[in-house]
Amino acid sequence: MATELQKSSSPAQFIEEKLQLEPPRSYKVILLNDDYTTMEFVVEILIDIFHHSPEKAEAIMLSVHKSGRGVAGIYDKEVAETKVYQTIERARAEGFPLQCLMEPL
Ligand code: TYC
Repeated sequence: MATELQKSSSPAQFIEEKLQLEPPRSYKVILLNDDYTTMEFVVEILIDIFHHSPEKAEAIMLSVHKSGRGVAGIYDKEVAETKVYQTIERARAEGFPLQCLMEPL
């Protein structure tokens, strides 16, 4: 960082160069398996919040159920944060412990 800073003529130029070098990061939104959330509810979430077809939603849910975790979708930071929030809010409103998180791609 200090060496990179020395290459730029000013802190403002350094920030400008950084912004040009680094494209916005994408994030995986991940669903975790548990023993209490119903399969039907997870499929509903994958259709309503992640906009998958019923067939794809079923396949993702079964893969999470079998392997322990799975990717519901890939989005930029703000959209991923919103989908995590909406998923957890809806799960808690229905009394399910479903866990949803995001990880950089
Ligand atoms: N394992 C749950 C069950 O058997 C179903 C489930 C699937 C729960 C995916 C969470 O992310 C999940 N009812």
